[in-house]
Amino acid sequence: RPPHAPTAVLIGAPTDVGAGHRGASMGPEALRVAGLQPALESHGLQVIDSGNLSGPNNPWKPPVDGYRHLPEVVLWNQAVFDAVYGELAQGRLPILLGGDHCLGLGSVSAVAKHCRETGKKLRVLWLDAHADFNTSELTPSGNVHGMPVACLCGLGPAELTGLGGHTPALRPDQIRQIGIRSVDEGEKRLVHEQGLEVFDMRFIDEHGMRHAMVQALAGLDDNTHLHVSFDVDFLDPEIAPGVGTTIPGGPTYREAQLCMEMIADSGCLGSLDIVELNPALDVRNKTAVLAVDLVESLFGKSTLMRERDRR
Ligand code: HAR
Ligand code: MN
Ligand code: MN
Ligand code: MN
Repeated sequence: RPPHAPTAVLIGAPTDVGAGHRGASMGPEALRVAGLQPALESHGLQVIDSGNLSGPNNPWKPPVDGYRHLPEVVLWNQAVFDAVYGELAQGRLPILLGGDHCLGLGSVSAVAKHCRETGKKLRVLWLDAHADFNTSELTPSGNVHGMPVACLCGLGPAELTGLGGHTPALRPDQIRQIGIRSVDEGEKRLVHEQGLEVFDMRFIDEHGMRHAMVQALAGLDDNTHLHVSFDVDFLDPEIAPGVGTTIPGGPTYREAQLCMEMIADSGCLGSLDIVELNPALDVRNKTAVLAVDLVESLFGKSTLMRERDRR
């Protein structure tokens, strides 16, 4: 293990209040059952499992003013924000086990605050089939898991955009989206208007995952904190059926591996979300096992010795 590798902390957030399907609340346990902690430890990482956060149950109600379960979403995100911020302040590397992707809001808001306070540059990689850039006016569903990126950019209700005490938490130029292939009509306009840098599946088809990642990781330096928000529906549903909103035409196993390996090689990874895993829709936990395998690559598992270890 490199002497400066931080201790990683698993933080479970068992909820699906932001989603349109029940079941992502079982994600943290499925990742543990798939062996996430021993897998990371086998690569020399020190890992603490801090257990699960708690929050309100899913009331399973229709949207109100364009948001489903907004009070519950706020409470869960406050819990995630506090936990992630606390671990970063102790010099640890938080790994959020979701839960649906509305929790990316609490997690990234905490990382942004940590970076403001420590003078670090921040780059967020959003690995997802969806842009998650809806607002209450644009959303076709009211599900807040389709809105966290917009909220991070200051577009959303004050309870969510101001979580970290600074609005917006992020500038669009700090975000890179990868694997996108499902964007709603109004959402599409807003993505363009805000100037998000998106490496969608068309880009990956034409230029390859390697080129997408070279560009998404361009400009990182020793003072950059890299946050990866890994929505498991990023992956092609043929290999990852255990998610609520499958979209065909996602990255293959090899493309996803390369994506993770190139992030590991950057040496900048400082925090991670693993979200949207839905064990109720999975087949013998195989999507969780795949997610663990990819996260191992994200933390440096490789077939042979890596280039940077040889230098
Ligand atoms: N864009 C759709 C909506 O807003 C679907 C969003 C689905 N989001 C996730 N997370 N599964 O990426 O309802
Ligand atoms: Mn730090
Ligand atoms: Mn998402
Ligand atoms: Mn998604």
